[in-house]
Amino acid sequence: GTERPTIGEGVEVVVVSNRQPYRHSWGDNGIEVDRPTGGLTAGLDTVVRRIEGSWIAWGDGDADAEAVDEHDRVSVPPDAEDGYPLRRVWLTEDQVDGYYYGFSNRVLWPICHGALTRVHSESEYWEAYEAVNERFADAVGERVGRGDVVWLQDYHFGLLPQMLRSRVPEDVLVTHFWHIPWPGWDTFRACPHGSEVLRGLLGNDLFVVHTERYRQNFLDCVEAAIPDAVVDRAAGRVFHEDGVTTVEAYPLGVDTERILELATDGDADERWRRIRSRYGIGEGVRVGVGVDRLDYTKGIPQRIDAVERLLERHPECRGTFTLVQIGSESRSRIPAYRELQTAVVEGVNRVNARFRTDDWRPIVYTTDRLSDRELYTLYRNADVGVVSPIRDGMNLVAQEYVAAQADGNGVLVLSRQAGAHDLIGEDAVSITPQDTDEFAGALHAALTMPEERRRERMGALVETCRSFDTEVWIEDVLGSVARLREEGHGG
Ligand code: ADQ
Repeated sequence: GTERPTIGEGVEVVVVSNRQPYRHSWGDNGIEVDRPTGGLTAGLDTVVRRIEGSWIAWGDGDADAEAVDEHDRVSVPPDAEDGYPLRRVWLTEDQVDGYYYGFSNRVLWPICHGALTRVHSESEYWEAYEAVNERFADAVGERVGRGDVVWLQDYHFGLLPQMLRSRVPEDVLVTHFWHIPWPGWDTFRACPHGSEVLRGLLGNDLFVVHTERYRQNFLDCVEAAIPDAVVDRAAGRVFHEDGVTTVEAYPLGVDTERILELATDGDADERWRRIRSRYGIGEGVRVGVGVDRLDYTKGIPQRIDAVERLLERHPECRGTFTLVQIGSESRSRIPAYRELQTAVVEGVNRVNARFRTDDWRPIVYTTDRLSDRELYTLYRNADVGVVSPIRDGMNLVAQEYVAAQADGNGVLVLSRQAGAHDLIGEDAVSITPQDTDEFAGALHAALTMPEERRRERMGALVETCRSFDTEVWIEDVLGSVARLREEGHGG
């Protein structure tokens, strides 16, 4: 493809994420490999192959996989020449409880999404978070050499950048991408150990968030919580006792080319017929699509309420519109997530019981994991993409829906609270998910929009999403890394 920024001859990039890109286990025919859901790990996998980097992640799952992975190298397909070292960090059950289900997902996740009533903190959570960040810091320390680049992912590693400073050569450049929102100071001040997390993150040479708003929020928090730091707003730089941290906003996109290809290749029409028949969607019924991890930030109950309101207010939509809601199970060890799962099932049953007929249901709900090809075919053919988070760092589903629009006439209904709205909101139908009347009105507007208007708006959306797709994001991040290295940052 296009020209890539060069980071430097012989420089290794070490990616660190909580989630591993591949999961190895013993099956009937020996070693089996599968890939966890999610656009990010797939996107980064391509990059790591291309730049001959390596990867360190939590070895979630089969303990046997440790033996499988003795040589640390992943090659999928098995004989691919561009495999790379994948090092797993194995954690005890207690560590996972405290670090992952505890501090990461019951403290930092709700804080960053402004869900203060969901925050639950225990001292064991913090202790495990510290201990696991130490474990990862040791693993990174063993891997990197002089001049290498460490590329950290997400909120599981808030302390790791600072911890790395005593473990890696001074000229190693550390960068971090934060996938979830960075909240304003008024919210972040409620974070237990918040200043320690901020100090941890200032161990980065380059800290990257999705949007300009998150970037300003982060700088506000540093200014308020870290008295010895000096913030240069114009340059987006923080000067502190251990060095300089540059803060950038680079929105993460999706692989638009690949999505379009998979949405249209082979027997795409037959695939769509099969999907319709599997979900019992009759001829002439128009389809809305929602795809989410089952998370309380995604606004799924609000979406169900809006469909109910739509059917109350617009009887002509009864029998002619169905929402297909795909929900993937997530973090079920946390009570709030189990409660959400129950609320979604109850909401779907309520609306279906109220309106369903012998051959039509208002909402088809499934927790199936779809293959990429099926998912993109569903997006392509759905008349409306419904993305309604209460708050979301970016939301890749909105972009995937747009990227799959081979026929260019779908409509995106998008929450103002998604990071994606800052980038593509202008050509979507905007909603505040808690405003049920507005939300129902938006669904109705989407279903009745004249074709010409739909094409115009979708055309603009497609173009915008292409302008910051995964390739562009990678070039932005690695381009900044290259510039900072030239300026002599790192360490
Ligand atoms: P998530 O909160 O997981 O990501 P999102 O951006 O929507 O949210 O990504 C979810 C991904 O999983 C999408 O690629 C979607 O297609 C896929 N997916 C979900 N359910 C699926 C199913 N049943 N079958 C197949 N695929 C499924 C976090 C932040 C977001 C941010 C991303 C990336 O919370 O705000 O956009 O990271 O930075």
